[in-house]
Amino acid sequence: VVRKTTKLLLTLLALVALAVMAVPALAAGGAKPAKHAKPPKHAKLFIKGQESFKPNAYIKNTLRWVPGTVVIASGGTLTIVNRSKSDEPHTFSIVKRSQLPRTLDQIENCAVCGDIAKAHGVDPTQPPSGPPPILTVDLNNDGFNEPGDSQFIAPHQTVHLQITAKRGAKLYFMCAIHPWMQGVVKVR
Ligand SMILES: [Cu+2]
Repeated sequence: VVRKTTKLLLTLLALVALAVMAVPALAAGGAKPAKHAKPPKHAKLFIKGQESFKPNAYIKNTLRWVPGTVVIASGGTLTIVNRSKSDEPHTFSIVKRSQLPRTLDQIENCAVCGDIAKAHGVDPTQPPSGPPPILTVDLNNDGFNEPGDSQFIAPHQTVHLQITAKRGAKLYFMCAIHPWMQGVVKVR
């Protein structure tokens, strides 16, 4: 009986040892790339979500950027895919961090949104009607690298943008039509 118990115990110990060894192997397999890994030359940014409401309860809007933080190499191509089910247009507009709306009041009275609309040749006091006369605003004509650069995105459209900001730059962006849609491009 003693021998049998010892043998069983040894077998169990061996299994435990195998399990312990297997854990780091699995962890390594699913690990994120190392910090010094090469940044991607191509990155994708999706527009997702939709609008809905429940009578006398709420109106819900889940339009958003996915992911909210994009990592890309300097000089890389950012592909923006409008996957939203809603038929709304959007803008990918680089702004200063301080211009990002932070409160509901700032969302409803978005100062920078008016400036972005004007840059696209749109009168912000008029109701929107179709695509703006200027689809791409590229200050200094040197790619997307600074506040003021802005791209109109039609419903279900896909656009490609050259991200030319220097390594280490952080480009804060938002949608001028749905100002809660905010994100950051980290240039590596
Ligand atoms: Cu939008």
